Amino acid sequence: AAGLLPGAAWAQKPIVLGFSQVGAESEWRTANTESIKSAAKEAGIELKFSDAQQKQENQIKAIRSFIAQKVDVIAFSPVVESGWENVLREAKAAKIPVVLTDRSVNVKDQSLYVTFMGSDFVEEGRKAGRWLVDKMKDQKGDINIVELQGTVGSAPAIDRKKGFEEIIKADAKFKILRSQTGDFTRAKGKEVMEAFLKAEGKKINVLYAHNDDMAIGAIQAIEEAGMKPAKDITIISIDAVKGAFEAMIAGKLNVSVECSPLLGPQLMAAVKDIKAGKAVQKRIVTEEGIFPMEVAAAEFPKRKY
Ligand code: GZL
Repeated sequence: AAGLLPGAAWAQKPIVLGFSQVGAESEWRTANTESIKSAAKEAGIELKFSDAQQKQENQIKAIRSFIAQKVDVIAFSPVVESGWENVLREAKAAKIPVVLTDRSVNVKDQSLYVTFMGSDFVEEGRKAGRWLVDKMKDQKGDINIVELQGTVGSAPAIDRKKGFEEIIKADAKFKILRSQTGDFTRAKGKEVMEAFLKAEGKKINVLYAHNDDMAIGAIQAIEEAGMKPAKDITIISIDAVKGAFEAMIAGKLNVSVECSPLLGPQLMAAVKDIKAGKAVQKRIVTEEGIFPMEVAAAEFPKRKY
């Protein structure tokens, strides 16, 4: 009779993945966390998850703890681009492979991580710029823009600014009057927009927000100032989360550029490939679209985040 396979074959120990998350600052982030947790469960991967409340020192602490626990793989979404060399060298010395998700890091030694999977934020900024140039093609005179930037030093904030400016610099009528960080949150987005409105008031023609949460906070400030969002002030934002679709359907947001948080399945596939000794692409880019308010109602039922 066929006996049981010798121990190793079927009693495979589950892969242990340590994940350090930025925080819970936005709808995008909570959808990203949900995707990672559900994909880990689906993949039978044991997930050790830590929330850094948007503080780099908490992410570094979490990564050090994963190293001490000898996890199989470490993955994280770096809150800012710089300051990671030391802790990544410690992971390398401990022979624990590292995966970057969502945001990248500025390191000279590319061997400090196996792969970076996430959106092309410069392209997201270009898409926002192209939509605005097209919308304003028949407008003469200055187009005065205020900009709500994401977290200072983060890859999305740096790159979304870069991509947007690359496109609008083609026409001198586009002027960025003020640009300040709202740290990707609704509360800060509202607070900074109130300051912009106090300083510039009716001069503002356009708001470019680096994420929907800040745009939604700014919409409240615009209404409290007695102005009509998406009419008196054209509003462009990024992420295309549920809140953005609701705002577009209510006629308060003009367009949202998609930035998919659904990285969980790709992350788990990469983790399994790494553990199986398979080669993994150094850069995995998520394909994304753009959603103007005119299509929001038709698209909304299909949205997964
Ligand atoms: C983008 C992600 C950004 C989102 C924000 O991939 O890093 O962080 O655009 C989130 O909503 O806070």
